[in-house]
Amino acid sequence: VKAVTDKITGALHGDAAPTDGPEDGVPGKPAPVSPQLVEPTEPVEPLPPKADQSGPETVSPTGQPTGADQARVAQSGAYLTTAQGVRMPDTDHSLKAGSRGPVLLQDHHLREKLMHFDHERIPERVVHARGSAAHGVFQSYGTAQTVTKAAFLARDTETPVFVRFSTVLGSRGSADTVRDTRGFATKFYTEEGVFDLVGNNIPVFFIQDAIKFPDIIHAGKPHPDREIPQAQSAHDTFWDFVSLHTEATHHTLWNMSDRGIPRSFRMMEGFGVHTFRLVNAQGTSTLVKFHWKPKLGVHSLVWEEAQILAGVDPDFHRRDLFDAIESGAFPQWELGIQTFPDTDDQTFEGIDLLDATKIVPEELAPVKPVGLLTLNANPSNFFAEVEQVAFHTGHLVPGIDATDDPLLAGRMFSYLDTQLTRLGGPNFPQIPINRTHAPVNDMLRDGFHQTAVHRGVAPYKPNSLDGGCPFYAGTDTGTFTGAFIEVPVEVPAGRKVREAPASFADHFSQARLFWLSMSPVEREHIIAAYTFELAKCYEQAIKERTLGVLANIDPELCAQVAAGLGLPAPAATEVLVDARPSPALSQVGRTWPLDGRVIGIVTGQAMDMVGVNGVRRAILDAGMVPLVVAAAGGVLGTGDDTVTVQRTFATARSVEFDALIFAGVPGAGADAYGARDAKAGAPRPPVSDPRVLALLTEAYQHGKALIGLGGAEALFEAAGISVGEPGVVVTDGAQGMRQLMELLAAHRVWERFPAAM
Ligand code: HDD
Repeated sequence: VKAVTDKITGALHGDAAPTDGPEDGVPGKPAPVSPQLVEPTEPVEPLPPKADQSGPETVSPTGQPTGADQARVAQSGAYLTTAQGVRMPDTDHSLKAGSRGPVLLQDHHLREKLMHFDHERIPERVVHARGSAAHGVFQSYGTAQTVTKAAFLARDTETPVFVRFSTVLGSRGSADTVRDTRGFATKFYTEEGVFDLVGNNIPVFFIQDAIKFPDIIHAGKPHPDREIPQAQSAHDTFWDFVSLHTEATHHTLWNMSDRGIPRSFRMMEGFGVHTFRLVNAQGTSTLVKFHWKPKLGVHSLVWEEAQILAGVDPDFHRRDLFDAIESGAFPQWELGIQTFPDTDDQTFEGIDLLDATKIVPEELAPVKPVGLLTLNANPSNFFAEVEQVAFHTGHLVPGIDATDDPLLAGRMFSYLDTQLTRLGGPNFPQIPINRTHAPVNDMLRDGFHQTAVHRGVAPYKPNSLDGGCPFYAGTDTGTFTGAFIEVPVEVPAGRKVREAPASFADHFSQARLFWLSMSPVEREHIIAAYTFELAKCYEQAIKERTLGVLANIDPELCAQVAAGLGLPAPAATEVLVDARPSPALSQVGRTWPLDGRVIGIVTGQAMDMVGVNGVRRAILDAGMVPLVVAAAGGVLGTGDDTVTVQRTFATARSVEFDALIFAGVPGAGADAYGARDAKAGAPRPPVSDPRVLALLTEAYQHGKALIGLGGAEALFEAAGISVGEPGVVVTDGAQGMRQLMELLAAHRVWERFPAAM
């Protein structure tokens, strides 16, 4: 990771040797143009991408360059051609009758170029439009073999995967850090066909029956008249719906918790949400829930950070995922399963397993690890891969089956259907990113965008003209090995009705379980989130109704939000059930690896660069990313002891960093942290540049570790921060690094947040 994070800081943040030649800056003399930047007159190798156009060189986990796949570079040939492969001498001028005359209709190149451009966009996904994805590999431990015959879950099996993360409500160009559920969809290219696990980072859903999906999405999307707000739930229609449709209470509570604003895709859990049915080689079935557990732990932004980031770096999560993978810091998750006996009532400890608004607490049914997912390669072309990937809950392999969860049933229909509009026809499985790695021998024919050239005359069954082919799997051996071999479970018979089972009527007990499982600081965040969102609503009745819902979760939650809104707190209308809290639901109180954390080192020209370099090195050694921040860009120090500045006080914003180090030296004085030098005779400069003070106070408010090396007392004092309070440390280099790592392992300095309860 060290070599790798070195690369990321270098290549992504402009850590390159200064290139200015001796003549640069000489008045009257034009700066020399790099020969590489002159337009070539004959074919030459394309320039390597610049640091801000792509990540650093791709390396393997052992630090070896993997080499870019040139075949995946679009402009790889020397000569421009039309789509028909005809070489083109010019693409800059339309064909005209004279240089000032009209453009001629016979300009087929112009027509082809504009026709293609005009159709570059396809409809964005109706939900989950904003997303990022990566390739990877899934290594199975074999621990699921007793419960499923799925080949990719057998011992030591490796399966290629493609994973797409997303927000739900926003458009394709919306910000990453909005408060929302995150999609976590995984395509396993197994040797038995494609298996898609189309999950979220929240284990429950707003609705119990798919017929309500258009309702919840219409409510969450921008208002139909003015199309605002974008990618937000903080508006009247969302709260109108969820306050009336109380089965949404549990999911909404998760959204209002820190889970709604993840720090990184790499630091999110994933959940299959529904209960699935696994079948083993003996035909025995087991009910399961799927979980993804991130190796880096589950961490979140704080709400103010998320809001600032939406403006400062709307691509924060996309950049984070791409950079980490490009630098070789490959994110990992363990796939785990909770297993339950496949009983007739399909409940576990009284929890209805077919109700997607319910979890089974991990303390009741532990999550057993069954394999490891590693994301190790970025997409080469966003459109071809991330935009065109098509997930479907019905992409199942032998050994994994659906249950009668009514939410899942509707999804089985919807995911195929949506691709017809989005990808333009029924042949989307032939798009490279969607292609199975197993041999295909179907009898599906023709249709828009058919790229297969099928042979034979008899795409029907039974036939004799094509030799009776294809045959049914297993008929030769007498063993049925294929998919869609239904487990012969009893289907409950009954009258045709449009109604939910009685067990689906409990909308509050698990929301209360979640609330009771939160630490005081997490509760404080939830209260703040509800207060913010409801304060954004215009309709008083919606606020009041939502307070009624909150009263059925917890009286204190309701009272605090009501106080924030300036409204009376209503009494509960339900009997509050105090379930045993589930510690696994809280994100606070454990320690986690530090890989990929971003540390700002604030320094200045007057500093000891040997010391600053030592700090950089220690951060890299810990697998983290150091970014040097100073008053102006360029290189600090002299001789061998130089440091390249990666952020200036004008470009740095605290939200980009997980912690800040103020790397001063004793006696460096006020200038040390970039107090803007006043001219001789001018009044003494302030103790520090106001932008540094802003960096410091903002990071402080967001619970970040602040380490002053070699005398930052005056700076902290100027910001009104007392040295010695939790997470504010002034010390020497080695001790400072130790403290930094301890503080970061807990993710934030939690003591710094007001905890009202
Ligand atoms: Fe869905 C996309 C996850 C319920 C209909 N959904 C979509 C994606 C994820 C989920 C991660 C993005 C896939 C991608 O990256 O391409 N959806 C869920 C989860 C649900 C859920 C975890 C509940 C447990 N979804 C759900 C219902 C319906 C849909 C009940 C319709 C009845 N979902 C869709 C869709 C999308 C989709 C409209 C939009 C784009 C697509 O499918 O391919 O069909």
